[in-house]
Parts: sequence; structure tokens; C-alpha cells
Amino acid sequence: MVMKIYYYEAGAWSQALELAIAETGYDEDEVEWERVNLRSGANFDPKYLKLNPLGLIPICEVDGKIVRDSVNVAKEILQRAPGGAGELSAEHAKLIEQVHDASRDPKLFGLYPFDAADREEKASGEVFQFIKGRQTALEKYPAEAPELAEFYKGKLEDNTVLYDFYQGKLDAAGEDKVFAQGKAVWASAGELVHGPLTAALKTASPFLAGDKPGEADYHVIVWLARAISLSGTEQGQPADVGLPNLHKRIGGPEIDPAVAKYWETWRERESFTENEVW
Ligand SMILES: N[C@@H](CCC(=O)N[C@@H](CS)C(=O)NCC(=O)O)C(=O)O
Repeated sequence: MVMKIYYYEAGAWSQALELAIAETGYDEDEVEWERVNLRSGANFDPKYLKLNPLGLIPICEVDGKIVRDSVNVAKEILQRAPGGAGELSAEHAKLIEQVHDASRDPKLFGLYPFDAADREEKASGEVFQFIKGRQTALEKYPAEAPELAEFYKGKLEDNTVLYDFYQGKLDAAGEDKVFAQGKAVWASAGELVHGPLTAALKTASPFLAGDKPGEADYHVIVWLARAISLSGTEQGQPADVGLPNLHKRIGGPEIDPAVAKYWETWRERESFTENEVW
């Protein structure tokens, strides 16, 4: 039975699934990848909202059912994999929840500014174009699906704040609020990195699941990669380049060497380089 995965190549949680598929011995013809272009707001198309009313990717369709959320889709992938799902300890199950916590959602690192310099960079680059594409979609689709008016209204309100912010159209209080949100995301990232992530990685050997990656590893590494990249690090850079950048964003004590070791283990892994995880 072919598994159809709705994904977007730049989506962090889509990349977790790409890693899980690559690591567990699926044949190419067992998986069909259906791209949902987040940059043009295709996740807000009423046709897609029928599949996932939350308007989020990734999801998968298999055996006539739809599985939503990367945590559930990864479980589905692993259960069907030739080698089975493997063990997931209670600590690692908790860690998956912690990297998925809404307060440190990787898309927020991308969308919210860390400081004034970061704002300038985002305003003149891909981030603003992404926000603009969503804005256009959110203004267009409500006419096609009036029954979804409430959903679109909430999404449009949230996106408009950022759309206006990056064009300098908010008042001082509005600007302060957006900057405060940006700071809060990195503070929450710091709690994770210095706390549960470090604690778990100290016993990784070299992966959380042992000599090969397992369920928790796929979620943890894409989150970490996104945090490192979006703190100003080019894709594929070593720990001694990426972690100081991350440290500037999250503050607190030095980042534990266990994090660097884990990063280096993944950085050289074929699944990681071939899927261009960032
Ligand atoms: N908890 C969900 C989060 C999914 C999520 O936020 N996906 C992002 C891309 S990585 C998305 O669909 N963003 C579109 C949007 O927020 O409008 C999961 O793990 O699947």
C-alpha cells in the first residue's frame, strides 16, 4: 500500500519524515510525495483544508485513512518499516512533545525577528516573500469557501500583523509586541536546549535510539537543525560554527558538548545530507 505524504521541502517537520523514510529501508515506490507549496499558501486552499482542517503539513494518506501531524505520521512510517518501530522510552516520548511545544515551533524562529538587524534581513528577503504569499492566499480563498470564514479570519489576522510589521506599518506598541514574541521563542528554545535536550543527549550513543537513529532522533534533529540555521548559520556547518550562533540567541550557560557531539553525528549522515536538512 502506497503511503502518500503531503509535505513541503522547507518544512522542518516534513524533513523529520524524510529522514525516517530514508533511514528505515522503504522502497521508493512505497511512498508518494505530494508537495503543498506553503510559500503560496496552498495549505489554505479549501481542497487541502478538507484533508487537514488545521491547514498544516505534513499529513499522510494510507489505507484509506488520513494521519495528521508529523508525530503521528512518523509513528505510522516506523510501524510499517521493515525493521519495525523500535523502542521509545518515556523520557524520549516526552522529549518529542517538548521539541513540538508551540512556544518553540521552528516556524516562529523563521517568522519573528530576534532583533532590529534580524528584522531588516527578514524584511528584505525570503521571509517577507513567504508572508506576502500567505497574505495573498488568505485574501483569495475565503470567497471560495464562505463556510470557512472563521478559520480564514483568524489566520489572516495573525499574518497581517507580520505583513504590516515587516513593512513598518505597526505603531510602537505593535512593534514591541512582535519583538517580544521573537524573544520569547528563543527563550523557550533555550529552556529546551539547556534542560531536557542536554539531559537526553548526554546518554545518546551516538543517537538517542542507540547506534542507529530512531523515533525521537528524527524530531530532535530537525528542530535542532532549524534552530541552528535560523540563528544565522549556513546549512551543513560544523558545531563550532553553528552552536556559538545558537548560543547568541538562547543565552544561558555554554551549550553542553553533548549537543555538539550529536550535531556532528548527524551532520555526516547520508540521510541528513541527501535530504538537505537545515
Ligand atoms: N505539530 C505539527 C506542526 C505542523 C506545522 O506547524 N507545520 C508547518 C510546516 S513545518 C506548517 O504547516 N505551516 C503552515 C502554517 O503554519 O500555516 C506537526 O508536527 O505536524
